[in-house]
Amino acid sequence: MSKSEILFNHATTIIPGGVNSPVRAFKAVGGIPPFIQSAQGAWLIDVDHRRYIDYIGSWGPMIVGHAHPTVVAAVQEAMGRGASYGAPTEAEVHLAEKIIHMVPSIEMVRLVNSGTEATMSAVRLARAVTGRDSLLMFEGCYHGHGDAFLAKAGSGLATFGVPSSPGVPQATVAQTLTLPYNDLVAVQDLFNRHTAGIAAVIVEPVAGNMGCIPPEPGFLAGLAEVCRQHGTLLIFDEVMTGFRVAQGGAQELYGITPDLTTLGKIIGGGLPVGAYGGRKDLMQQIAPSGPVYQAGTLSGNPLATAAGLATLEIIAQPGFYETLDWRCQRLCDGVDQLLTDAAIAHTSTRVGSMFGLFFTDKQRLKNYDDAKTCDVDRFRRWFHGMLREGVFLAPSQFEAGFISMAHDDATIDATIEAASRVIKTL
Ligand code: KE4
Repeated sequence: MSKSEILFNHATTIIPGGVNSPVRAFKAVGGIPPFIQSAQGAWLIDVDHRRYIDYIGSWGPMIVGHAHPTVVAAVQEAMGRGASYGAPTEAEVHLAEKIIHMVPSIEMVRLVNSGTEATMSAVRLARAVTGRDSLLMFEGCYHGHGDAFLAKAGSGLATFGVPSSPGVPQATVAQTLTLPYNDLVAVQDLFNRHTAGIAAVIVEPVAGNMGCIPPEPGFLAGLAEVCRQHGTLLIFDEVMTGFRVAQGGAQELYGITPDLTTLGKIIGGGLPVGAYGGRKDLMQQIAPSGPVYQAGTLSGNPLATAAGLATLEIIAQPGFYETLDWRCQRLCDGVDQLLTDAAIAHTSTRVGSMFGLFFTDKQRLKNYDDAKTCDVDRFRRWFHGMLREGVFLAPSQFEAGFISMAHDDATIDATIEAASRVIKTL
């Protein structure tokens, strides 16, 4: 029995599902998740000393590579001065300045400890400033585990939410409206029908939680226009896309100015950081400058801000995104060609250095229903085949993959070679 198996069997007796976040348990692909001992650059090393090329990257944060010496040194230096004070620090000011400088629409920002906190807080702010309760989100998008987001489309045209998890009161999601991603006509129709007014539309500008599904041309601009017409706030949930698909995130890539933006992952460089920000007139409504309450013991703590600042310094270097995007394109094109040559039905997607691979004969995926046409059994064989080859992909058809600056040409080539062997078994 492997050490991972021993650990997992024990972990499941003391931690729900043996993991501290569900997707890590391999429920979607089966099998025992490797327990990771360490990571360096593009590589993970598990407790049985097996090495893997990592395409999860901690679900996005590790864009500069694992254990980057600059990030490690920054956190070690901060640790020597104390882990947390519960009082303001200069580092928080510098991280706020960096975020404001790099993300076009953000004039003022609040640091929190996770993407979930960021999205929860942004929606609370939107409801406060508009005096409305309804929230529109899109099926297949994930905005963290805040109650308001654990909703799925109700029956019929109601489009009002019903809980997607036990423990979420019906009343909490009654105001959560859900529509198919990329369906602008449905959005316009909903706004025309929903006369009580909608507080906010929250959207992943590139969907990364139903696999990687890009916005259709005009979708994001259409959302912005509908929101403007109806006095609704547009929230770009860039927890995943922020600093990932471009230095200024999806809003820079697509030229859209949301009212509020939520961030996470990369801005913490692997430590717990989230953030929400936007127009100053909105953000000044947040306590203690305004009445909208939000707080956090470890928000902006010295270790996380040190890791975040070091990471943002690295990604701000000239040519970072051009190099990263080119390498990701090489990876996706290489695997795509192999699957095409093998006449295996698939669609691959990529925005910047986040990517998806769907085993479906649908040539263009626009929403969650499209993603659900995938052959998840074939995905399972693909995932485990690559894992046996020492390539650690996201353990679900409905997740995105990520590369880092540490994924050099040799690493990409080795991945494509592994894929050529696995594809023969699909
Ligand atoms: P966290 O609370 O996990 O930091 O962020 C929630 C969140 C919010 N918005 C978007 C667009 C996100 O992708 C996420 C979290 N992403 C998942 C990946 N599918 C995190 C992985 C996990 O849940 O373990």
